[in-house]
Amino acid sequence: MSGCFRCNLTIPERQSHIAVKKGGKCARSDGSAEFIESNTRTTPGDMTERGCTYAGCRGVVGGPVKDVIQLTHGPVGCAFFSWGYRPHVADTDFHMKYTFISDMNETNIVFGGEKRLLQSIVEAAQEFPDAQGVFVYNTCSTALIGDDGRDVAKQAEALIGKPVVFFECEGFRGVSQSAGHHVGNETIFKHLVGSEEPVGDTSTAINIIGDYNIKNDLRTFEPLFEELGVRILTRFTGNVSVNDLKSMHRARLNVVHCQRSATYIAEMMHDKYGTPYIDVTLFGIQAMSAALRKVAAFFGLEAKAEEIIARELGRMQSQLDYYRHRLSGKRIFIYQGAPRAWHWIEMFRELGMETIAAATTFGHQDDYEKIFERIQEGGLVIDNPNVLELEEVLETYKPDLFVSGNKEKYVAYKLGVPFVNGHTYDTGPYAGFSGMLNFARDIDRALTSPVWKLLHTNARPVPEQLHALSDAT
Ligand code: CFM
Repeated sequence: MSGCFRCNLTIPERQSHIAVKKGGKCARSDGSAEFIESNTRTTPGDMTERGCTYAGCRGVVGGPVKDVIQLTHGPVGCAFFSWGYRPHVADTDFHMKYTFISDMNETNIVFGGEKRLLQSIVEAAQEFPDAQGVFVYNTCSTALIGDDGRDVAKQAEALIGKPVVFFECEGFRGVSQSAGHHVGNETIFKHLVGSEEPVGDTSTAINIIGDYNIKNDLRTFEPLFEELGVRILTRFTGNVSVNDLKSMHRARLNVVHCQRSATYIAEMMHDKYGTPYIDVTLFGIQAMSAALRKVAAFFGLEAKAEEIIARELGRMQSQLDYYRHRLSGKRIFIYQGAPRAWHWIEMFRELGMETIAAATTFGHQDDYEKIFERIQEGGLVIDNPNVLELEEVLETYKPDLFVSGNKEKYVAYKLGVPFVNGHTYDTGPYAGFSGMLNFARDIDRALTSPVWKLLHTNARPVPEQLHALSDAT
């Protein structure tokens, strides 16, 4: 079926982004022997769900830093998604509660917005003296008129006496939000990392790289690493202070969770400071156990790791068996930004469920390689799907569950497909051992909700049904 998406008859370019796993390999739906196409520009006319570079930088990498003024240099519309979208929570709520914008209007666009930006930074810093710095994010319009935000940031820094970091993350720079992750990593590395020395012993210090503390994910695994005997120096960037980012270069090991948005900084630290890094998955039982074992092996703490793993598994075993029994055999369609699509195929497998289709918004080749390794034979894989494709998969493959984000939630509901929010979580957290049970519980609730029994009508009747309806009245 992947060769003939009905909705793509007018956009044949989409076929190189759609494939199935055949004989253990990627079989593209356009018949080409090449690997699935990814991380390329979206075809004009294709209603992509991708975000922009600014979104990836402001929303994903910079936004979770809890004690800086998060200031967008651009028109007010660019700040629209500052609230209520990504729950990268912390132990304080300044970064979630307030958003700042230079609020560029037509006159500023014509005459330049540098003065306005400088004034905005200074005003915001005066208004919030407890903030430890300012992160300024560039947008399309201010980049196009040539505002020199870098220079303004320098001037502002001298005036307020705190770091002012300018992110050149104008929306049009890349093909998706993925470019914004890269800009975020590079800018933080260049401007902050290494500018301060940490306090205390760093002989067992690790950084958690690429975890943003979505609905307190960090709480599920940080205590386990600490129990192991390591010190968590810095989290890049969940529940983190800008000051912690300055001293993260003294970690002995970087532990990289999201390998799409944050491997960049691990690489840069490796090149400049020689810090080794390991890739881990902190979702699911096997993966979480493996992560503890890998970190333990690095520091020679293997026995403690086994003790922790045995205790945690013992604690959750009966609940896990309960959910496994209920969820076994269910068929999943997962569509996430990128890594979660492959992180979670294993988690579904541990719960006895099978992934019949997997898609990502902005995955690169390495993400798809991992998806093809993990998805079952015959599984469908889609890069950068549009909503019509998603609908077609839901209607044709009829998965038991769709795991995706807010944008797709109501499409699933309208089509009568149970849904779990994999981006911002239904309840969460979903990481670590305890998060696995939350995940299983949310899936179980979605699948067994009594609402599905009430669905007698087709919310999107086909034309013949519409005729039948009008005949009846
Ligand atoms: Fe990394 Fe993320 Fe993800 Fe991501 Fe995202 Fe996210 Fe995601 Mo939504 S950093 S790539 S840009 S794991 S916000 S916390 S869930 S799309 S798969």
